[in-house]
Amino acid sequence: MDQTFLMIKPDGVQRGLVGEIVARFEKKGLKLVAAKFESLPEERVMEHYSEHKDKPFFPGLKSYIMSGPCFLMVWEGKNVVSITRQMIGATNPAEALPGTIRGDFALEIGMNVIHGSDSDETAKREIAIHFKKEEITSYERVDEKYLYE
Ligand code: IDP
Repeated sequence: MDQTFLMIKPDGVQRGLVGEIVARFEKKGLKLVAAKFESLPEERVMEHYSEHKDKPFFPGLKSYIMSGPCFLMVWEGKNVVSITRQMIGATNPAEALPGTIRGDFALEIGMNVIHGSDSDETAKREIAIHFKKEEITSYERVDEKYLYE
């Protein structure tokens, strides 16, 4: 089954949005297979955001992500990467549609509440950066027969 890496960033944690956000993915029918609450060490922030390391906003992004604990998750489900990206909304909350997480809970690009992998390849890479194999569980949700045809 497809997997993705989602992370509620420090603003989402501090603003008490963890439960609300997790509930949205749960109700959609996606399956939470790993989760942890963690202040990210610098090396992992650098690795995770390596594609942005030379961008002008990178120093601000790094201090934002390291400003407090994050809630890191692995979610599973058919087409989970594209479904969660749609549910998260545009990178800039000012452009994110109402009904999306960023559209409903954020105002500015530098404080956009949540990260979600943008492809299956990125998801594999990001899961491997943040989770050990043994931290990822495998189980059946009891409602799976009413979620999948
Ligand atoms: P994504 O998070 O929607 O995949 P990316 O373009 O990969 O978007 O950017 C990663 C993160 O870097 C964004 O979520 C946001 O926190 C931050 N970011 C991107 N562009 C800017 C910017 O122009 N100013 C400040 N922060 C930015």
